[in-house]
Amino acid sequence: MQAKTSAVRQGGRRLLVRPSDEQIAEGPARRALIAAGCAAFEEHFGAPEPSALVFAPGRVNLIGDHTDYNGLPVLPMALQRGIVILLRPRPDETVRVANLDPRFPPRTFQLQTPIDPDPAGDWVNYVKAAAQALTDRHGQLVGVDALIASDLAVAVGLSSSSALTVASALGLLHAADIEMERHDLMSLIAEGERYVGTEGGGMDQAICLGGRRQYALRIDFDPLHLTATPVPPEWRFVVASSLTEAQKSGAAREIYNLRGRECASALDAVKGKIERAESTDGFRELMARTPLSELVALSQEVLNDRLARRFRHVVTEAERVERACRAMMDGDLEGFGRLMIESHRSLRDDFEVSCEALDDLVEASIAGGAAGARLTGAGFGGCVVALCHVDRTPALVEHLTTKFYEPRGVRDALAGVGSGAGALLVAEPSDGARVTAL
Ligand code: NG1
Repeated sequence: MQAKTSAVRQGGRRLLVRPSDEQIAEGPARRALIAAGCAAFEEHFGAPEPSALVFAPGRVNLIGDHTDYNGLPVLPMALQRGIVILLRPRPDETVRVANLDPRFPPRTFQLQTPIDPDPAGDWVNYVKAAAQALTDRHGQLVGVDALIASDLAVAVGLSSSSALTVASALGLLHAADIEMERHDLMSLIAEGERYVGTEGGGMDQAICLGGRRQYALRIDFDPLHLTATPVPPEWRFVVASSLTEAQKSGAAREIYNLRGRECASALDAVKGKIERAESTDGFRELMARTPLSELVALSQEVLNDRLARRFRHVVTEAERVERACRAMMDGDLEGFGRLMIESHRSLRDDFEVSCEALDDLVEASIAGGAAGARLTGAGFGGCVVALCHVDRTPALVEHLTTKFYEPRGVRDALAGVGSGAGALLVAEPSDGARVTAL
């Protein structure tokens, strides 16, 4: 296949995405995945071969969970793993999608609005979410045949769902030869993914599109703003699966959405007690106007215990993000680690989104020499992220393998999160999503 170039816009500038060796031949495992994808493409759709390759990474959130939908900052980084789509445009308005993973059967739909969702939980809804959002914005799109492959585990809090939505959006834009400014696309897809029924924030789509090699990104909302912070070269973030699925398309979605409503009503009640607070003020405006300790004290006066704890998590977590960004810039690994431990306690006790396996894994990480560890993403299962110095990584991995994974029957934990038997991944801060014309 002859490589050409394709273009997307970033921050108003045209950005040429050249298919470097890295993009097409990103190491033997990715190359094998793409080769398997090409074979499956031919099997499902016949000739000619795909004309574009999309890659969208998963993410690990280092600190700042359940803050994004409250308009408060987060600090994630894009991962080296993600979703691959091989596609070719069609002469009509039909979208045919097939997946290398047999758990996700082939689906077909038409690009005619409204695009009705399949039953809740069906994987095609993430593709449809992208199609609906782009159709609303740009009118008629072009149909595609698309083969999806992935080296990112599903339902473990590493944002495979947003990676699929972003990859689908980039593929559909490419097929229709439409360019969008990256920030605009981040917001459009964040809003668009609510199609699947989750009242999510904008973190996952922003980091998936805005990730940068060797950097974590602080993301602020309203307006969306990304600030890249270099990850100190001797820091390692180890992502460890709790072996418990975080099924955000199932019961956990209801709890996730409930947390959003709890936060909104806590905010309203506290705002009502603050002099000069505007009805449009969000958490960020309250935090700018009132010292944290006063806000927490006030929330305890006006809210019941449950809502006061939800409120406390949100405002203290936002403050931890601020401190964590400074710790990262100062290279203060111990300080960053302490903030992660506080964050996990807050998510566990105040926000009540942890579970026994996540708590055990956080403890095991710290006992194994991590400076800090916390659940990452929405919670309810999924993964923990642990921070350690590069020299301590082998000991941490060994400790988690013998103390957490082997007793649970996982033999080859370092095979990587979700890759069959594996459960551990040493995260590499990576670039965001891209399209390569083939
Ligand atoms: P995950 O971990 O992918 O379910 C969800 C939301 C984020 C954010 C985190 C919690 C979506 C697509 N993602 O992530 O926006 O709120 O929970 O910090 O809803």
